[in-house]
Amino acid sequence: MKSGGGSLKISYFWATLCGLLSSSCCIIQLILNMFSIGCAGFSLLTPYRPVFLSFTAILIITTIFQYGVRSKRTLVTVLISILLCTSPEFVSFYNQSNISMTRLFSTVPLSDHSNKQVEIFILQINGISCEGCANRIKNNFDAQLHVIYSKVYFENQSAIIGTLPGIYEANDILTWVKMIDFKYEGKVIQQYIVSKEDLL
Ligand SMILES: *[C@@H]1O[C@H](CO)[C@@H](O)[C@H](O)[C@H]1NC(C)=O
Ligand SMILES: CC(=O)N[C@H]1CO[C@H](CO)[C@@H](O)[C@@H]1O
Repeated sequence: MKSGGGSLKISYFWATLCGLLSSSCCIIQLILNMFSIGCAGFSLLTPYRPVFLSFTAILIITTIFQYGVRSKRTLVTVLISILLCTSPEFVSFYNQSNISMTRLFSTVPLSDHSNKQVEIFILQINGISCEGCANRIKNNFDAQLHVIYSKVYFENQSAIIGTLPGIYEANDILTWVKMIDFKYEGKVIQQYIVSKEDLL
C-alpha cells in the first residue's frame, strides 16, 4: 500500500471535485456572491446532481476498501465530499429561514397601522439557477430599506417578500429583481397585507 504525498493529494482532489460537482458548485457560487460577482451559471450541472452523487458514493466506497474505515484518509475524504455535497441543502435551509423576530418588531413604524401590518409580495422569478443564486437574491432583498423578511425558493423559482405596508409598488420590487441581474424575469403574482400576528 502506497501512501506517498502525491497519491494522498490526488485522493483529496477527487473528493473535492466530486463534492463540488455534486453540489452544482454551490460553494463556489457563495464565494462569488461575497465578491458581488453575478450568478455564474453552474446551473447546467444541477440536472446531473444524481450522477455526480453516485460518483461521490463510488469514491467513498473505493477509499474505504483501499484504506479501511478507520484510516485518516477515509475520514477526510468522506468529510470533504459529504460537506460539499450537502451544501445546497444548507443554503436552502438558510434561504427559507424563519422570519427574524428582531426585524419584525424593531422596524421603525412610519404610521400607526404600519406598526401592526406587513405587506406581502409573492413573486415568480424565472432564471434562478442554483441555491447559491437564490441566496444572492435573498441577500439583495434583505438589504432593501423597510424589507422585514424575504424567502427565495430555487425549487419553484419563487420568492416571498414582506415589507412595511404602503411603501412599495409591485414595480419597485421588479426593479430590484432586474438590478440583481437582467436575466431574471420577475412577476408579482400576489400582493396583500397581513397583520404581524398572522406571520407568527
Ligand atoms: C414555492 O415552494 C414553497 C415551499 O417549498 C412554498 O412555500 C411557496 O408558496 C411556493 N411558491 C409558489 C409561488 O408556489
Ligand atoms: C437572514 C436570516 O434569516 N438568517 C438566518 C438563516 O438561517 C439561520 C439558521 O436557521 C438563522 O440562524 C439565521 O438567522
